[in-house]
Amino acid sequence: MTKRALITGVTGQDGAYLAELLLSKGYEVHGVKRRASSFNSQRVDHLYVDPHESSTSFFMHYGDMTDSTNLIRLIQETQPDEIYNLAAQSHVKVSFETPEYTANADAIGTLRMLEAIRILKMETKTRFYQASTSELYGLVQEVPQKETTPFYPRSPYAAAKLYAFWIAVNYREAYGMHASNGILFNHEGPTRGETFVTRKITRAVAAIKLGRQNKLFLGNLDAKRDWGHARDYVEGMWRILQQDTGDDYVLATGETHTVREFVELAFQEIGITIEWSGTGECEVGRCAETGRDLIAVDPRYYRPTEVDLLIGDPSKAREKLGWTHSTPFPELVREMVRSDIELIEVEAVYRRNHGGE
Ligand code: NDP
Ligand code: GDR
Repeated sequence: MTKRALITGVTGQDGAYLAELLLSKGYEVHGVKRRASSFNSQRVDHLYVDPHESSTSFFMHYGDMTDSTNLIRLIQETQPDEIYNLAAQSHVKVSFETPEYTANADAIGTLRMLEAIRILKMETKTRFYQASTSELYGLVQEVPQKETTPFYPRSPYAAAKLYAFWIAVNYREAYGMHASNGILFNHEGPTRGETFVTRKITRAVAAIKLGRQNKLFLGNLDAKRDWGHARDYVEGMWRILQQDTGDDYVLATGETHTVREFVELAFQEIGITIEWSGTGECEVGRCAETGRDLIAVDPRYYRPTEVDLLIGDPSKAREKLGWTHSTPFPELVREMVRSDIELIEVEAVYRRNHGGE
């Protein structure tokens, strides 16, 4: 029997990778996308087949995490065996500007999904994956962080995700639902949202190489993150839902790097060695060969409360799910820089051919 999956947040980085993975495994995939004033489905366009022209296993539905009636109807209509709840206002810094909306979409949105399953009496049919996050650990309590490490959220985003984590656990315990949390550490790739630090860096490096940008402005260069590749992490999500019972798992690489190191590696890809001078807001990064200023700090990108150090211990996922990450950090950086260079080159050709320059 063909399995049916419903993915909220299918137009996001992870949603698109996951849809691709599930389709390759023979699933019928239903994705929830938000209505927007311009196209927002670029990441999944390659999966879309016009149902008027041939049969397809990939379907998109309009929906929103803030609309329970819509979520109930979508679950009722699609009758999923597995739900992957990936939709969220996922930007930590933005959550300080939009705390109430973030709580509504990320925290109450998760409750709406779980309640919809219960209202529809699908508790025993439908397995539920909740996109939990290493941001739950926040202020360092213990390193490396694992499933038993206490949480200490440091942003409205993390506080909303804390509620989502516990409500998923509660529905598992209260109603016997197969509900699981994947506590995922940062994972990136060429389709990462442009305002997350990795993609911001690789886009800037590509633009600087091609003479389209002079300088990169960043916030906290000392923050340490455990960065993996999104492709590996969606495989982990799927494995979590294939277990006999729901549970919570850390997915991480077990390595940590500073933002500064990411910058250095990314510039190395275009043959530039960065030399740093100054400290804090006055720190600058220069090209070692030419002395040209390439990186400066702009405190605008600082967060009111920061998460200084994330490094995960993925032992449980390795032992129980047989999951490990497969993309080393330098390879991740290289893939992202190369992809952004290619993207800018393709855009330039397009603009030339359409009279833009
Ligand atoms: P993205 O920001 O790339 O994607 C988020 C998705 O959620 C998009 O499809 C977005 O739609 C959708 N969305 C946002 N708000 C709503 C809403 N109100 N109703 C319906 N859909 C909405 O995130 P990622 O793919 O990187 O992450 C996926 C999930 O995993 C998120 O929940 C994130 O918080 C969590 N996470 C991510 C990690 C990472 O490193 N990437 C690590 C740990 C957890 P649109 O395209 O229209 O904006
Ligand atoms: P994060 O990712 O907050 O870890 O959340 P982000 O890439 O935004 O920040 C990582 C670190 O880099 C520092 N930083 C900057 N960040 C951004 N965005 N822009 C900058 O200019 C900049 N300069 C320095 C930040 O301060 C931070 O310390 C991501 C999201 O995907 C969440 O949804 C997810 O839950 C977590 O990862 C795990």
